[in-house]
Amino acid sequence: MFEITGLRCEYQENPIGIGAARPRISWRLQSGERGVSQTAYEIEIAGDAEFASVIWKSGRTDSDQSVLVELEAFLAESCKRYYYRVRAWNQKGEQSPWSETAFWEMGVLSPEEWSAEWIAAPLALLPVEAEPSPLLRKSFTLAGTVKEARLYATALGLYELELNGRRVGDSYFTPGWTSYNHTLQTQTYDVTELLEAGGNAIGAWLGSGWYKGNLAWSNQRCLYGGQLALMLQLRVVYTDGTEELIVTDDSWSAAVSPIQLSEIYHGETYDARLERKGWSTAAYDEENGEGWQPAVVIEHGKEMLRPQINEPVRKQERLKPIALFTTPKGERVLDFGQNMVGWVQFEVQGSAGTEVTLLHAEVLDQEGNFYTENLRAAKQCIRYVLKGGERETYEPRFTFQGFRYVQLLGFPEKLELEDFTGVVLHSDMEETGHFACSEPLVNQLQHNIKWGLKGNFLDVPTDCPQRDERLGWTGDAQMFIQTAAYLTNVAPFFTKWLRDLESDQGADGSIPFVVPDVLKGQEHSSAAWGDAAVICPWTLYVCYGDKRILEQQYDSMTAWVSYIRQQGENEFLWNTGFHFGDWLGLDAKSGDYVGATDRDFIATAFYAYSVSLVRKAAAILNKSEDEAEYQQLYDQIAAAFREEFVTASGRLAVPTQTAQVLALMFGLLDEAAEKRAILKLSELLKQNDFHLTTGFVGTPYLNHVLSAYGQNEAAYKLLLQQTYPSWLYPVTKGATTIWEHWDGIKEDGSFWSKDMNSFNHYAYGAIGDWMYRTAAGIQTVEEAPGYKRIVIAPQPGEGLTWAEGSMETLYGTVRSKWSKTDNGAFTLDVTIPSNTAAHIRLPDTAAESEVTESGAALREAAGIIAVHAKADGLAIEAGSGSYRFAWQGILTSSSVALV
Ligand code: RAM
Repeated sequence: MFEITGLRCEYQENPIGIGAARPRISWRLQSGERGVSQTAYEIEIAGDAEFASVIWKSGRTDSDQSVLVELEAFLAESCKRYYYRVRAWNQKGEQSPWSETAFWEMGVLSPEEWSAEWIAAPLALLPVEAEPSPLLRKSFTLAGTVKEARLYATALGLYELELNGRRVGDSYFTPGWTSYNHTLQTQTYDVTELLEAGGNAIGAWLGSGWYKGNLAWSNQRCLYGGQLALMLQLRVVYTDGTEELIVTDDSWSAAVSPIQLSEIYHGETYDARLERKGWSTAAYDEENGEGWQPAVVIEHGKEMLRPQINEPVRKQERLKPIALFTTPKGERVLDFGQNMVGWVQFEVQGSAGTEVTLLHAEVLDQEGNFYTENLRAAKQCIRYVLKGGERETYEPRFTFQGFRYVQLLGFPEKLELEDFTGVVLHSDMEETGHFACSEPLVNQLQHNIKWGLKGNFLDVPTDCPQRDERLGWTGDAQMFIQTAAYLTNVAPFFTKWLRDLESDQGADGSIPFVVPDVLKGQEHSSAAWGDAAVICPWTLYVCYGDKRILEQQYDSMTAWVSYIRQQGENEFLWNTGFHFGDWLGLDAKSGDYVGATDRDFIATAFYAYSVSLVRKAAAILNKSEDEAEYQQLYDQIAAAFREEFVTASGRLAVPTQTAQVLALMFGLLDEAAEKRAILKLSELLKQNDFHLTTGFVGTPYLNHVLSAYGQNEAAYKLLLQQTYPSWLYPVTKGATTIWEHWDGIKEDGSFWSKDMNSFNHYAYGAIGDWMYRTAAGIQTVEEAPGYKRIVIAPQPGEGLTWAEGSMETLYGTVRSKWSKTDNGAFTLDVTIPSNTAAHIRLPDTAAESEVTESGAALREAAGIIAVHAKADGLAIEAGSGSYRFAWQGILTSSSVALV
């Protein structure tokens, strides 16, 4: 028998406040048997959990689709909750019971439904240049017993709400960062439990955040506006069915909050003496609480309001410091043992007016002193002024810090580690991936990659989380998205970001360097950065089978390639404009950030690649004319590329590692030139004693190319290389995150530079993709995306005796673990989720007859559909289930070409 479990709506379990009027439903088939697949399903949607009022039903529908199922002719209504359940039929015709009931609830879908007004503290109270944050409050009376209540809210700036003295929800940094002039997200909260019959009060804290605070490095402020404002509506339904609406309007009051300064980069200053006890409760007496003034209604549009797309930022983990020590300079410093992003919550006791300060840093310098120069202008400073008396607990609200070390100033002499907690915050994406292998240093690298993601997925994919930058660099996002999609479910997160990318895209198709675009007026559209417009939606499609993202982004994707086509005189080459090139490549001229690989070469290679992906997207969306046009365009670019950059005898005109890697990765060469390029690449690596010279552009593809073109052993040598430059060099230096520079810290403990030296920069963490795809062997199939079909093709290599990867796909868990012993006994453990099928490649196998599956002969095993003997090993077609293949291999594995 089998069951239906794991119901999701728009990727989320029981979400509240979604914006997709045509939500998509996913479920899993759960069974102990092998070879389970779905032949039909039935979905029911009701207005109540008991299904008394069924609103929509699919009826029995013949289909094997169980992921992102669109509901035909179903249109969800604003603010409504829907209950749903699913049952299915398997390949034997058996019917499952109904799943447990799940629900989703819509947010406010259209801007016209907002009857609330934008309100702010009067400028006389808080002028634009004032640093303190405002409070806004209102008392109200509820006439009856509350059946249920929803709060819909957003802000210009950041907001945090309280109802009757209690915090509303567990989201942080709301309403999130978007291209605010185009999209401002609204959040929905179920506040039924927080309300009382009779007197109630609601209060809001506002913070500058990305809206008004400092952004980027040229002291820019007020990028979106200078006045913080709030808009919310509270809908209360009484037990007798009547409704009441409490909205922001001029009946609210405003005051200055204890937050005296609040900045994303610089931190927060909080004066606890200015707290207004009970200010968000009905008992609070405004007249006697000084400084309240009527809030003012301000003019600001509502047309950009949309329910939140991605998961909110939440508190994820709490770390305790591992040490408190004094540096040679005499600084008192806490060590959290991990470069983390979030903030420190602390307890302190002292007299009123005492000020304590926390400074945050990622590393210590050569002498072991607290080091903040690499933060550039970002102060990362938390100041707290005690109200005095009892022990006080504090944590900031509207800022975050990237740090491992915290310098303490003004604290009492006697301190307990217990009094400090590192609170890790990031977008609450579902964790999906796990990777481990026999080499502990590689496992630490994997850990560092994961922490790079945690630190830089705080609502927007950022380059780094600590210095005066923290921006949505398009190139970095493009480089890392595939790795991120193994580690966590990033579909909602990137769906949100891609909407902003499209909003900030120029009318000519150009793409800003960062999204949301806060570098306006500067240059834009660098190759490999702007290509995020195409690579990111395509990656989401392949990893999740999400066709809608291609539909939504198609115009943006095509606009980007048309932009490139317009540049320069030759429409098939891209040889004009500014480019970051192979950013931070080690073959750069001394003092330069740009690696040696010719910029036109990189630009044209990415142009070809993007056009090839746009062509595929056109095919999937049944746009056959476009498909033909992009096919032709691709052929012309590839031909122009070869004419410009490949000599008549097949040598690449650009003799760098990155050049060979890009030409091979994007399939731009004919067979003869391919052979020369891979030889050249191996030669370059050998000359460098298996060290890379690649920068941001070449590094993500380097190992893929080696493993795919018969040089898998070289890929392992690079992975396992411990001397600089290599992925493991920072690990040997104690790194707990990925560094921006291969030599962020040099052998002698000195820094390569102070200007651009982030110790939490995920770009080089893109090797994670190769670790899952090649070392563990878990691969997607473009023709059946989202792991509907899976390829399991691990390529073992010298230096590892086992490797294991697992991945929570929308269908369930995929797992692949291989191990080999000294005498050549190989095992491969594979788990394939229900309603999918896999193509499994056994590396280094001899004859079929010598392979066992869970102890029996291979052919006889249930779930196995077919076995193909190939020159380089066996290929097995298998249905869902867990399998153990065992055979005798050879000690040094040869490489296996990618399937
Ligand atoms: C740096 C950023 C980012 C990179 C750009 C080109 O400032 O940190 O990682 O994409 O430069």
